[in-house]
Amino acid sequence: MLVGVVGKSNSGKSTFFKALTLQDVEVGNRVFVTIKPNQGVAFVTAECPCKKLDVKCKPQNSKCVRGTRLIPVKLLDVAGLIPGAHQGKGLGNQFLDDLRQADALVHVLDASGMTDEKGEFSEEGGHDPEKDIGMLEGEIDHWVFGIIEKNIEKLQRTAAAEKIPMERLIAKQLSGLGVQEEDVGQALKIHQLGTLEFAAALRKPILIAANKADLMEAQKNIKRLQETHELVPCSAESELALREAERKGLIEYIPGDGDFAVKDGVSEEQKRALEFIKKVVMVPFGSTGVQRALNNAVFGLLGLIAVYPVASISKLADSKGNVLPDAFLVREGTTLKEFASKVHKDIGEGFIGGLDLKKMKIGADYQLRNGDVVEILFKK
Ligand SMILES: Nc1nc2c(ncn2[C@@H]2O[C@H](COP(=O)(O)OP(=O)(O)O)[C@@H](O)[C@H]2O)c(=O)[nH]1
Ligand SMILES: [Mg+2]
Repeated sequence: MLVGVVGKSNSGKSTFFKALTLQDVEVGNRVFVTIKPNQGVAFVTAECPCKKLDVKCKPQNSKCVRGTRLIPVKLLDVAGLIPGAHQGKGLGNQFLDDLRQADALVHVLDASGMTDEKGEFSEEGGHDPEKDIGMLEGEIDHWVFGIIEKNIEKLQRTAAAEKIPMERLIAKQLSGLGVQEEDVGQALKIHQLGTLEFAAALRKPILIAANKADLMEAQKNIKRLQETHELVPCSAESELALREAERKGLIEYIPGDGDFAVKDGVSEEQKRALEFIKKVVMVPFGSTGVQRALNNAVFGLLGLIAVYPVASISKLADSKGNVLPDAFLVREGTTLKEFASKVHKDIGEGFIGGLDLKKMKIGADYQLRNGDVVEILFKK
């Protein structure tokens, strides 16, 4: 699971990335074997089943903070985008290479309008952030369009000569982009092959994080943009400040919460700065929005759910006695049998069935639901 953070210069990408990856990365480093230089470990949050089940959990592949489960995902700091990236402008090629690897994108948008299309500050403001949404989508679509256009004649000849369905050939051509044959088939039903609209239909899911929501100008733009776009208002700078304060032991704060508690001994000045964040960002928007943006990308756009496998449903634990040790992120609709193979190859191969929280038998075709705790039965 890799989420790419994209946007033009000065929109707040690095701040957003830093806020989400600030926590100690001990868990993430153990879970992900390969972390590249421009990647970090972030956590999506979910209600931990320990809360409802009233047990004390001992997470192994994730963390639990007072009933909120933090599940690691990889975050990618994508190179800045400028118009013409698909023609190699700016860091165009690096931008597109980074993009390739990501499952979903978060577009960090400077909603304040204080930076122009190239990300340069202008005092007066007045840049319409809606243009940046179109710019990003356009760059990605033109890039995919270009790849298809370059290869289309060759693909058509191969399709005719070898009687291979066109969608399979296109999916193969775009497999490095994570495009599946079903996606191509769907797109072909609606759009003509080789058009820009066809390329757009293959676009990766993009969540728009309307950043700098702490600024008045941004709040006005957000109101307007919300009428036509699905977006999450956020303030990366506020989230970073809260996480740093939490780390220093100044406040109690769970990522994504709408509130925090100031601890004793915090100076009046620090208190005022923290209260400002609460008043300007958290009260009107419900939270700083940064965690919500990541969660919505993973659980919403990608349709993932969190599932908790245990070795014994009566103990709710693994074989070593760790209660609710692991949280797995899988696609909605994943069956118990598919899940077994994801947990462990041997468990998949010896799969017999499973038990749910009521200790009732569930079969191979049982479709897992968000928050499920399951014991998988298998031949050892
Ligand atoms: N007011 C405000 N400024 C922000 C916010 N997030 C980032 N910035 C500022 O925007 C500028 C660019 O941020 P940076 O993260 O370096 O942007 P990047 O070029 O997209 O990586 C910096 O001066 C940040 O302090 C925010 O939520 N609110
Ligand atoms: Mg940056």
